[in-house]
Amino acid sequence: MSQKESPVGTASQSDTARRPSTHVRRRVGGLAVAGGSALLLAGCADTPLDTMAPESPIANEINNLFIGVGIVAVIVFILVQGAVIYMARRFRVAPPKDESQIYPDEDFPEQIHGNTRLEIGWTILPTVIMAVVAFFTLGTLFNLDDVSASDNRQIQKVTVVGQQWWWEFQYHLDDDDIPDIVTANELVLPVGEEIYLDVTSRDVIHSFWIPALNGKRDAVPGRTSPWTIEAGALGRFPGECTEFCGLSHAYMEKWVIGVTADDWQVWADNQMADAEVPTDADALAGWEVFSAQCASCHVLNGLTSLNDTDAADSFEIYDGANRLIDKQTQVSGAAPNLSHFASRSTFAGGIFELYENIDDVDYLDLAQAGDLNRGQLEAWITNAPEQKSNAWDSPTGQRGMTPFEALSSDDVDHLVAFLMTLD
Ligand code: HEC
Ligand SMILES: [Cu+2]
Repeated sequence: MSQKESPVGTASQSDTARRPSTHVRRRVGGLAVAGGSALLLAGCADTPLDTMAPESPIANEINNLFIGVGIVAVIVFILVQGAVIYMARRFRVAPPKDESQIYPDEDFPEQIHGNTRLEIGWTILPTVIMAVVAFFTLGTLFNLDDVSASDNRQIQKVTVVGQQWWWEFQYHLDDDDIPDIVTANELVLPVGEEIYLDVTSRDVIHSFWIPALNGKRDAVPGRTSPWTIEAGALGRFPGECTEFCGLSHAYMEKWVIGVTADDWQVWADNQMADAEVPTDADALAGWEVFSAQCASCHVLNGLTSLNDTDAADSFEIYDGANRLIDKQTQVSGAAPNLSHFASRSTFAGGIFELYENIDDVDYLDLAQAGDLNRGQLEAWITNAPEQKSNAWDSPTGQRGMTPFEALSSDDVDHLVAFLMTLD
């Protein structure tokens, strides 16, 4: 008897011993899920790329669609899951009392087959729900695809050019093919005007997206895709490249800056002014370094190169050899146009703030009143690849800015002084 009991005893002992560990395991599992979701949600909180903070009519429409479809989905989810849980509990078979016994066949509920009404019902209802969702989705899609921008606009179009790993904006204020303003990473727009965009790329496929203002549009090399954008409010609206495009894809941001129509005009007039040879001694020294080391890639409208830089000839569009740069050559193709670099709030694909504490400063006053983020700018000039991975030394296709570690600290100081005159 005791010999017979002992195995049972051990079994129940090990059973009780095992039980807490299962509980602990479950609890740990639950905690992991809760912690994981909390982390996931924390990733959404306070992110600048909030897709649910629309600031333009079309972004509003997208958001409303999302919320509408979300509500329908939540209701369907609750109904279906509720029915599953209800049925699982309601029709649960009581476990057999004796452990050796299996579930008796007689306990199975009556098996029925075919209920025409029910089947028609659960076919039609989802169809109707999907049709309603499709109706509103298509409406929004058509509105998104309607690229007829505002009639009475100051800007005919902006050509958006993505390249590894920054964005160029070429403003066309009139009907010709020559861009009137060329800038990088910050698209300054008059509030309340829908602006027509031609989205394209110089290398691989990128995607243009400002979550608060519009949907996504791929930037495909060799093709221009029509798009529109409207800043519905004053402010800075961030965007990311949303098509994986290589090494620094995650550091390819851009900003839309919404300003008043009057401010926009002031900004535009300033952007169209040529850069000038500085008078200040430090800045002048900086211009000399720049024309020797940097002008082979970067364009400064209206400035002649001090030296006859042969390196410039290797770039198709920019001819830096002591020539006045005309409108057509504002685009270097190799690097951002720096004619008004100091007027921008960020640099290097919009990832570094050029000025600190900019919230209190008007966008148009940044160059005058901004608190220069000097350390970051100097770090960029001396070794850009270290600040943002690029492929400047790739044998199969160089990308991005080269390191300039040989520059003396005086050179760097002078370069910064010069760049700050480019407002
Ligand atoms: C080989 C071409 C090349 C040369 C030479 C070059 N740059 Fe650049 N530079 C680039 C590219 C490409 C970018 C954009 C990189 C990015 O955003 O990822 C850039 C970005 C910049 C930016 C940020 C511009 C912006 O608005 O985002 C500054 C400032 C700059 N370079 C300064 C300089 C200075 C100063 C020199 C000379 C010491 C120099 N560059 C030489 C290619 C070059
Ligand atoms: Cu990209």
